[in-house]
Amino acid sequence: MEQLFSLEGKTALVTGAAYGIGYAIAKAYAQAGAKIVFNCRGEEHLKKALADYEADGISAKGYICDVTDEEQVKQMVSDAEREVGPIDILVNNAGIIKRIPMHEMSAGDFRQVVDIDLTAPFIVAKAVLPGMMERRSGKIINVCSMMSELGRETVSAYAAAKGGLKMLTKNIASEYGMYNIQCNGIGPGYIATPQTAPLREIQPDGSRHPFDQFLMAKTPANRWGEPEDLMGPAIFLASRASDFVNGHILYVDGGILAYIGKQP
Ligand code: NAP
Ligand code: GCO
Repeated sequence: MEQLFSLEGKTALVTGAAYGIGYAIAKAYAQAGAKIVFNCRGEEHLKKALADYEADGISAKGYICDVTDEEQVKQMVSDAEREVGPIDILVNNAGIIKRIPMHEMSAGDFRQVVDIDLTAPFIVAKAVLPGMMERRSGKIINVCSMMSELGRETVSAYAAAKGGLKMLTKNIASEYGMYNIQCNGIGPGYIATPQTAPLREIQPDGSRHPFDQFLMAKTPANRWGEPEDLMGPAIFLASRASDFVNGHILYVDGGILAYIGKQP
């Protein structure tokens, strides 16, 4: 049974894994036996991430690469496959959010969010697919969101991108399943990372952020998720245990999507 979830002998590329959810997923993969490749955008984050991985006993290989830049991505994948090994597992984790009311959002801001959260997963998946097709084996995991299913005020670009990422996931699954490549999504609920820090800020009067209070009423688990909550589901989607799971979005949300919300 342990072998079913082992990633021994595999190489995993986790984008945007200098910290946050990507770091937790990469750490889980390393603990399951995989060699780790990751990227971020700047030298400072790269240096800190390499030190953090080393402190966790992980010899990760890091690259500075903007996932929206197709040439940089192709170069990173080529370098990684030469220096570490063929990419067996890709996690499209890198992402941003801009919380702006849609009628006030510029087209440039909208495009930037879609570029990073939707076009980049296409670019990176396209870079690793040829090798996976040749080896007739591969795992692609796209980090989706509650906003792949739900909308809310101020996140129009993010929801459009994450909704699109859900369908890109299904389409990669459809087009490449015949090569024994499985493409699935992992849909975190609300996770305590830098991306959601603004939603958890303690108010001047010492009270919890209104969104924080709202979210607790919407979450059966009655807590924010931690990046560590994603480690097991991510290992499942990267391992042999999910070889017949394809085009599925695995929501890891403490029950948010199942729940109408606690009566005030
Ligand atoms: P985070 O803490 O803001 O980390 C985002 C990561 O993405 C950083 O490592 C960042 O790297 C990287 N990144 C952003 N733009 C990039 C680009 N153009 N090229 C390369 N790397 C880039 O976010 P998180 O909370 O860990 O979220 C990670 C993923 O999970 C995102 O896709 C997010 O949408 C999704 N998600 C988050 C939650 C949540 O509640 N936190 C829930 C559902 C889904 P640098 O800035 O260092 O370059
Ligand atoms: C927001 C949050 C969410 C989370 C996540 C939920 O402002 O609503 O940032 O979008 O990041 O995507 O699954």
